Amino acid sequence: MSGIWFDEILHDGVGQRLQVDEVLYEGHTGFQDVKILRNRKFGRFMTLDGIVQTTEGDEFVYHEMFAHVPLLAHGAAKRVLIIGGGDGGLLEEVLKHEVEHVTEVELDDGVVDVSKRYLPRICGNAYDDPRVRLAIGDGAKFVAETEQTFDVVMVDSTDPIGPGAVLFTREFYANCKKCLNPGGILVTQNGVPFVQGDELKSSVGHFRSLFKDSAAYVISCPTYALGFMALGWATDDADLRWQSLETIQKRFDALGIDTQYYNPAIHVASFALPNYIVKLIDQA
Ligand code: AG3
Repeated sequence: MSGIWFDEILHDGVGQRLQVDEVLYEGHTGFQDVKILRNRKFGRFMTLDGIVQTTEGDEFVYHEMFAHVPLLAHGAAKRVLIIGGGDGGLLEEVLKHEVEHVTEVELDDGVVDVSKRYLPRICGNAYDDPRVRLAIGDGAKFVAETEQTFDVVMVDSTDPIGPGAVLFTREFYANCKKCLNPGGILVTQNGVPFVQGDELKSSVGHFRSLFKDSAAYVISCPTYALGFMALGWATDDADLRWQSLETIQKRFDALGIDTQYYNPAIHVASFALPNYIVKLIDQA
């Protein structure tokens, strides 16, 4: 195949290739290697240490489902904490809700700068919103030390390799729990279970030891190759996962936003898991 190709090698024995039509940026932030490339199918995309993080073409799947499922299940979230999420895509979705305050703790200001410059279609003007406080620093340290509390904590991390690894430990999840208000929800990026099953098993095992209700819901996001991606779910309010379609529909209608993936039916259905994922969770 001619042309330049970007090869993502994240799993043992399988990978994915994206043809590179344009190289917009390549650099090293001191934490990680960052690239902004363009592919004819997905548009601009960002890689960190050789792994695709987000693309203009399908970011809506991940960011809508990451934001709207917990926020509409909660129903009255005012304060949100995002750990990671430097590309700003999740922040932008969260701000569509009537939240009063969002703290985002991102390790790498290089990722925020590059995203603002090259990925305005993903972050929009989210970083200029007066409800947002961006803190550049270690998310694990932040949750360990802060006395602030939040209604929803979202861990929009990389994979558990390199700087992101600490965001998959029991200690980190315990500190996230400490930051949650009663009835609060923790949501996490938990990989593609077909190839990263151990990661999901390990996280859900930690959730189970800390929270009354621990689970995962699934999304189908083309650039996170090889089947469903799992988002982890942990809360002490076991009813939140089982809100009726009617309740979610009412809240979604009141919000009055346009979405490309999220709808109340898929919200409710995304907690129904294929057996190979149920098994991983049961073994956790
Ligand atoms: N970060 C999650 C990327 C995970 C890639 N892993 C994989 N393909 N299995 C996304 C950041 C978006 N804000």
